[in-house]
Amino acid sequence: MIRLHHIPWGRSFRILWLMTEMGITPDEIIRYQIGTPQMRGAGLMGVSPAGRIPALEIDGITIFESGAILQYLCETRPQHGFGRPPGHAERVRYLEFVSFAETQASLIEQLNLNHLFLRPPARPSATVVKLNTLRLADTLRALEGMMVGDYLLPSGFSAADAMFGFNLFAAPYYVRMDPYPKLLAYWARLKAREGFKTTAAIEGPQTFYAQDFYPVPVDG
Ligand SMILES: N[C@@H](CCC(=O)N[C@@H](CS)C(=O)NCC(=O)O)C(=O)O
Repeated sequence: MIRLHHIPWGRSFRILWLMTEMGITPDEIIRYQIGTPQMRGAGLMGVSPAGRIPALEIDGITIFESGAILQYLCETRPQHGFGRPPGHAERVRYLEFVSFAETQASLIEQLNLNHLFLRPPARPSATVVKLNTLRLADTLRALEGMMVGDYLLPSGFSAADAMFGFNLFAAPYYVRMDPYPKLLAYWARLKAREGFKTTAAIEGPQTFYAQDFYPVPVDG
């Protein structure tokens, strides 16, 4: 029995996508919505102690943290070649990318919180949004500089790419991507993969963002 605790187009997209690339279909996908009591219910808290998504029930165990889940999938299903095991020439870079994706995603999360999830009378802080937007742009500039080929690692698609699939979906809502031509081409390449297209079809249209771009607010 494989059960995925999921928010469409959230970080759990990474898990659904890599499983799709591996030809694995979850028996059950439980969908959640941020800010609802369901996120603090026993069902999710029982598998993810901080009530965060994703969590995966698989092989008789439960795992939370998207990076850990992807690495577990790669280690237990090595035939797909999506991990870079110890001793592999790309191992260190692979580990860096998997963790760096969360450095970047945490900035996206702060921007999501400020722009999308505050409830009136709370208002986003222009200073905090400006700083997080600049920091997100810094991570995109760094990633642009690290691109050496079609995928993050020279030998091809890996779980590190699956980590960034969520980020590159979300980042353009907050940062203009024109200065990062390699990332734009890379994102187009990721979206063109059959596995990505199948996963996107399962997700359906995104419902997080109500506008195409969220500029830094002006303090009033
Ligand atoms: N580092 C964790 C972060 C998990 C996380 O924060 N997920 C978001 C959805 S993308 C969440 O559950 N947010 C709920 C909340 O902030 O209350 C991971 O990669 O799995």
